[in-house]
Amino acid sequence: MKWQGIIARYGKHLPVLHGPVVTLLEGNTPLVPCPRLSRLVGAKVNLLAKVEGTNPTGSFKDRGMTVAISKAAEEGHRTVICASTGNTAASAAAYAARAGMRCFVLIPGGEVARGKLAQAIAHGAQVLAVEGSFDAALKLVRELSRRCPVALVNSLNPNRIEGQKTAAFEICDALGDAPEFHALPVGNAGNITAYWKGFLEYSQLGLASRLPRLLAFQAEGAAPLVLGHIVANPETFATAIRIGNPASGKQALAAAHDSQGLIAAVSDDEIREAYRLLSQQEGLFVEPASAAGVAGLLKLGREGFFPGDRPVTITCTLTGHGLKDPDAALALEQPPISIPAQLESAVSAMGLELDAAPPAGAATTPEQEE
Ligand code: AN7
Repeated sequence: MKWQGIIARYGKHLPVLHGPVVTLLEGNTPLVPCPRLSRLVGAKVNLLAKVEGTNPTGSFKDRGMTVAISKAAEEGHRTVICASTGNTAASAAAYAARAGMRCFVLIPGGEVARGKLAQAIAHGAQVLAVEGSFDAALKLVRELSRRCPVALVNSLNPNRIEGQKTAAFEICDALGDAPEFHALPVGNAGNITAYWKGFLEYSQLGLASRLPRLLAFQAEGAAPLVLGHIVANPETFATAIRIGNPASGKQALAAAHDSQGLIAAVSDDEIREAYRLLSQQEGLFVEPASAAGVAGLLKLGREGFFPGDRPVTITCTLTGHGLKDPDAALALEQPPISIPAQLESAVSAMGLELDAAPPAGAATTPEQEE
């Protein structure tokens, strides 16, 4: 059957919609086996990555946004608003454009990855850079949505959670059951809330025989749920999860507790290591925040957390595409070496050696042809 987006596929598990569906055919993302990372996490581990960067705007936010924007349109809203570390903004801007709505976005000044900012602007959203953190921006938009005729499309909007839970459905459908563990990064805590709701609903319907243990990770400098208190000035190079006062913090703690899972912190260095392993060992280019889940799994693996005497299936959400944050990639690796347009220079820069003569029958260069 042709893929028509998550509302067409999972509508019977979602809020009833009377108006037209606003969709970019989000969802149906691949669950990619990661054999090399599996071995690094544990001898018997089978790690599969739910690659959410393949969604239309490059992050998992699209699943929630198709429901939130469709509902806002049905309710007659002409304008939507959100606070965002970037991905919510990109997604809201795209779906609002699709629906013919205005979109206002409040971002923490100077802290949003450039790909995301480019998306929000390209889709015609009006972007305001707030002098302050994401948390300050979220406080503002909550107030604005109470006092102005605009629909809030942050994950405080329950329709966002409803849409995002479909990622858990897809994982169960792909595996034929829930995994034993599911790992993911946590910022404002909407996504962990959504996954837990999705896994619970599938198990209650008998579509999964078990519930996964949720393994959730925050960046060390922005880990309010690990510390047990608000972080006034959150700091991490994973800007997507630079959040000090998560709106769904209570639900996140409950999900970790009820699933017999955990919420732990990973350092920026551990996130960088996982980011490089993902791109260089598995061919999966993600944005920094998305590597936090893998960083956490590697850390737990080193601590001997996973059983070594039987097969263990772990799924991990890779929340956003690497192209979202090109500066992060460029800062980690060497810049290109500049060379003259000569064979010898190229060969020497590559550390290779030229054979004395080209092999017989080898393709000729354009110069030889002339
Ligand atoms: C790539 O876009 O909060 O715990 O404003 O972009 O549901 O917040 C983004 C969050 C993980 C954390 N990975 O998810 C926003 C925003 C990426 C993200 C998270 C975000 P939540």
